[in-house]
Amino acid sequence: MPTSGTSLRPRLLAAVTGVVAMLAFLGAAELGALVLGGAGSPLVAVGSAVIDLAPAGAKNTMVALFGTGDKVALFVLMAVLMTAISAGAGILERARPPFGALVFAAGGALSLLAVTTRSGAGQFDGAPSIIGVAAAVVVLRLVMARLRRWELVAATPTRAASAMPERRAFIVWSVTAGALALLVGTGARLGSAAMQRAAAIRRAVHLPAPKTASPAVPAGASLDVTGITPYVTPNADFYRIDTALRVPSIDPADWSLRIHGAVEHEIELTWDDLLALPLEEHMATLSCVSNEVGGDLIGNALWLGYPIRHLLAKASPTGDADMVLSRSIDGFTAGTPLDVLQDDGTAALLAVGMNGDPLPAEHGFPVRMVVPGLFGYVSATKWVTEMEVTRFADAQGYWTPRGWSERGPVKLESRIDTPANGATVQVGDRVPIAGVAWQPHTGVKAVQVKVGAEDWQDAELADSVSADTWRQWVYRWTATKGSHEVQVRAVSTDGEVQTSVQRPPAPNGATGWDTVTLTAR
Ligand SMILES: Nc1nc2c(c(=O)[nH]1)N[C@H]1C(S)=C(S)[C@@H](COP(=O)(O)O)O[C@H]1N2
Ligand SMILES: [Mo]
Repeated sequence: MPTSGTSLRPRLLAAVTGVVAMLAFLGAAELGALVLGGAGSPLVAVGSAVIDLAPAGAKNTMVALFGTGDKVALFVLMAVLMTAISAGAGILERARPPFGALVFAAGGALSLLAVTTRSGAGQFDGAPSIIGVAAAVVVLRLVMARLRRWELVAATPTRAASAMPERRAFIVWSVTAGALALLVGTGARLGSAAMQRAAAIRRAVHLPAPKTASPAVPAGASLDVTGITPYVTPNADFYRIDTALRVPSIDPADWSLRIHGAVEHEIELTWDDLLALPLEEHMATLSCVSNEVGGDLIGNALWLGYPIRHLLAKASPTGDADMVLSRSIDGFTAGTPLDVLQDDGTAALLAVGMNGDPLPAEHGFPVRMVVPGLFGYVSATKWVTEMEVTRFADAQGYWTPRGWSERGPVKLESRIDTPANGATVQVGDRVPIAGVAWQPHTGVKAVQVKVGAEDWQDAELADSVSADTWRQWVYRWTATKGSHEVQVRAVSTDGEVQTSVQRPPAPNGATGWDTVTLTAR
């Protein structure tokens, strides 16, 4: 007999082990669902399936019994049922392994069915169920192993004294696994629910049509070259750079922008105020100061918003103010030259739309700034809620004390999209060498390509909506035998020729010519 301190009720403890495994299933599955953006939760899918499949009589009884608490009652009922089944699975696993594990696999299969047959189910929605089963089986086996060790030692009279540590090990394992799973699962479920609420709020947004539309994209803006960057970057492909560990979730109904500081009139603008203004659409290329030569931290989109200069005109900056420190709800700040924001010829927008949709959450929903010609870090504040009119002498944006320049005009740049570096082509082939070139606000007037020792050759330039966007270019080269270094440089409408001097991104943008090596055989 075990001593009193180690009293052992194997069947009860096996049942506990089963329940811990179920918690592991839920915890791991909810974590997986969170990673999927809140989709594929077994708990939600099974609950919904039960509601859908339950006969009308049962539903009416539930509503009659619990009223508006019927959904809570359903989840309580499900919890009781799952606890009972997993307790049974634990007992079964102890007596006849691996049949307990198989019960979890069967539960997982049911959950998979419920998740994948939901209307609007995504491609990966089944993943949380599968991850959940894996976690449940691993935890079941690990904790059950501790229980067996304890049982074995306790049943051996000569070793009864060492039953105490085995008992402790079992308790530590089961409590830790259970508590961790509960914590992770609850956190993930709350996180998923919040994400889905935020997504629903964004889906419900209807943006007004622009009062002033952007000129239509000319057919000649897109060259027919495989592998070239599209003129307009789809939202899903648009680069994302920010300091936000968690994308801020803002209900437009709660959003407002305060313009204050060195102004005669403070302004407070709500979402409805903003949407009631005559909005304008402007296409502009946005790029990141961290972009390396040849890098892809750049995109071109159609932005819908209200010109910041009109708001500033109402606020009426005073004294020697020369900077606007914009602030995001998460504390990020950018310092933008006041004169750029006031300039009639610069389409600096308080933007709400991107390529015809409300801003995606990760690109600043509901409102961000976009200033053609300036790098994002000094101008493109996402989730913006505040603009303080101030002076460069008195305030700094987030990146300035971190080694980046106070001012960040975008540099004249060009990039080779195709062919890829190291590509091999056939001697005599007409090889399109193509890419994009940009200096937003100023505009690109020519692009030149140099192959090996040949002279610089003018590339064919595609059209663009305005000087605020990049331009595609192509140079059709007839391949000659050997390995060749191919370089590209742009010429701005100001007549500036892109510099060959190689500089790293810090402190104010990389320079140099993008270069690839091509071999023709
Ligand atoms: N709130 C906030 N806004 C921000 C940033 C940030 O870290 N936080 N990063 C800026 C930088 S460095 C760039 S390059 C652009 C990138 O915008 P995107 O992610 O929409 O491409 O956002 C700018 N706006
Ligand atoms: Mo950036």
